Amino acid sequence: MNPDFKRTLVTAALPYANGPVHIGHLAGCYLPSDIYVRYLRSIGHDVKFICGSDEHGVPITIKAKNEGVSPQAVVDKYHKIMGDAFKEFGISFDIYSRTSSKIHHQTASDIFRVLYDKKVFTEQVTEQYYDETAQQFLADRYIIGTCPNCKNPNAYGDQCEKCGSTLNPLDLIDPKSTLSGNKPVLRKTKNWFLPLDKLQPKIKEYIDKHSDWRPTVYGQCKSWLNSGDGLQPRAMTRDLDWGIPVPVEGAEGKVLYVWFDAPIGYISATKELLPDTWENYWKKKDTRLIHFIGKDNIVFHCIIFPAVLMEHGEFILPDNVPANEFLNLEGDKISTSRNWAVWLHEYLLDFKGKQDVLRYTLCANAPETKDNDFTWKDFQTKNNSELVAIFGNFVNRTLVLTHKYYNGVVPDPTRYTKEDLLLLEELAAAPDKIAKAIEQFKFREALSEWMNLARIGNKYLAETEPWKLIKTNEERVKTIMNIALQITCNLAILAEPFLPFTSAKLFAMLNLPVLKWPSAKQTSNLASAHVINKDELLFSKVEDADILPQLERLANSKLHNSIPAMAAEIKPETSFDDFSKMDIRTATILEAEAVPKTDKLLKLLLDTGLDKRIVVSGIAAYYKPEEIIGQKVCLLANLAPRKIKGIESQGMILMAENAKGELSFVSPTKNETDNGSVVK
Ligand code: B3M
Ligand code: ZN
Repeated sequence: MNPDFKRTLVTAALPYANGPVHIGHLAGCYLPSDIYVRYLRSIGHDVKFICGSDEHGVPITIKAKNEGVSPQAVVDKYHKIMGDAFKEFGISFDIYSRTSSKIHHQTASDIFRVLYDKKVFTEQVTEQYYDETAQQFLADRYIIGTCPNCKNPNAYGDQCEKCGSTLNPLDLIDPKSTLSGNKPVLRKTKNWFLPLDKLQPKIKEYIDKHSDWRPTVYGQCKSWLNSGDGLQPRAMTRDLDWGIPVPVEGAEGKVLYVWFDAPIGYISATKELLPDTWENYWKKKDTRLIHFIGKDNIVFHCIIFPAVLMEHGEFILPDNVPANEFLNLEGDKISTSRNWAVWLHEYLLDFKGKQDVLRYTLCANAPETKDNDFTWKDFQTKNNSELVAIFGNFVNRTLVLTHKYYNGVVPDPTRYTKEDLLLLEELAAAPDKIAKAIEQFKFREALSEWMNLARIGNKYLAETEPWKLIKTNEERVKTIMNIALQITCNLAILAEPFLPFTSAKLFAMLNLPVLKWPSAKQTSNLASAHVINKDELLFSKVEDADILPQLERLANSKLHNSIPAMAAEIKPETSFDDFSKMDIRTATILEAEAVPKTDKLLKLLLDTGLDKRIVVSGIAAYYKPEEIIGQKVCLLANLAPRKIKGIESQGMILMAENAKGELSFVSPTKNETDNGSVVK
């Protein structure tokens, strides 16, 4: 732990109170933050863990409309479901608050007002989309259209979930109201903007100081700062009727933008938790602020919220934002609307008492550096081959033999062999290794170090075979069993952040209170002559029959939600003149190779009949380099050259994309179509 910091405030993204929690949320931020906080508590660090429901914004009002109830009824319902499920899963928030609370409305209003009085905002009358049928302005998720960056046809007005870019409704191509499906009209309205363009130098300075962040997080921030025109002003108010009223005159009928108020929810919740001392956690330079989030929230936590905090002036800024990538389920993107998810509250019913199995599986597969996949088969394997066969087996043998040979009394070690000493050294090194990985937010690595210790213990018993040796060398068995018990005790301590339920059970069996993280080089936590309690099995096998219903449920979702793949809609009318500006030619691929460090791109050398040129094409997922040499293609030959991954690409190859997004070459069907033939 960096000794400059006296205390740490850890936040986990406030989930929208518009649906229950699923495994994607858990893997994205709640489990890693919980592991981190439990570890900090175990080493005796001053830490507070903050979360709550995000109860404003369009996601809530849309849900209310769909369910035919009031927004308040929606948030009341899901706030309870989520809070209960987190608790039962062992996510150990110090507070699970909510943004509809009075204290939050007051805090968010006050902060807006401070920025307003400091003249930070620019007041602008702009044209915003308006739905004439619904008689309402269309903010954020009330509007969808095609993303100008990646062409995702279902991008929201504030963000494209496919490429992660932040958007304004006016950026969308072919915008549509999600209320009526109609094409919206433009209407003038006044809003207050955070001038991110003007703040860019300060924000850049802040981001530049954090090149130690995860490469994906730092990289995303840099790419926004470096994109075309840099950061753009962003409206902090909305024409909506659900949210926190804008606390200034002339703002009737307007509320704060949900991404303005939601992160302030971290502050309000800290206030609610610690009415007298909350400022220690938000205003003191020796406090570390850490935000755990999913990757779709990076811009809001790394750029917009810090900008608000900076302009306010009294608050510390986030010191790290360890965002995770996404977790997929059985090879497909998790989706609420297609019911393609494992819901936490359902898991807790179906797998009673098995919280730690899911915690283990999700942590072992955590999408820390890339998207990852959860499968039920893997869940079963992790349980049966690791938790039962390695950890459970080791602990069980150790405790059973201690009862059998010594009536549960911890034996005195007599003499250590060379192998024993080596093993004790490994045992002493484990806590630091695991601690280091956790402090670097490498939770998968930390967990695998932990399992490794169990593996070492298991191997030790298998090799020394105390159950045979007891007949010939009772003294030696005492040492072996003492060592096995020390390993067991350390496993219990080190398991706590990851598997808190198992750790507690194991401590109870060892007849010990939950012990703190061992200091460096400490091997013995269990005194000789201490009497342990009766042993129980920590894990039981997950049978095929246990996961079958889950797989069937998912198969059902697939069946009911498989929308026949549809072709993309026709674009608005164009003119022949516009079309003839494109110089499309036939060409042949002469050479092809993968572009290093990407998995999408191929570098191609083309014979265009007029010249030979390099084109970089995003087709690596569909074609292997060696199979496309000699392939005839169509090339947009007069496209301005563009540098892609440091390679100048001179043109673009035409591809047909089906509804699943798969690409295939468009190519002339007759061999006598020479290279350089004009496509028209
Ligand atoms: N509610 C988005 C989400 O659930 C949003 C997070 C707010 S964190 C301040 O993904
Ligand atoms: Zn996009």
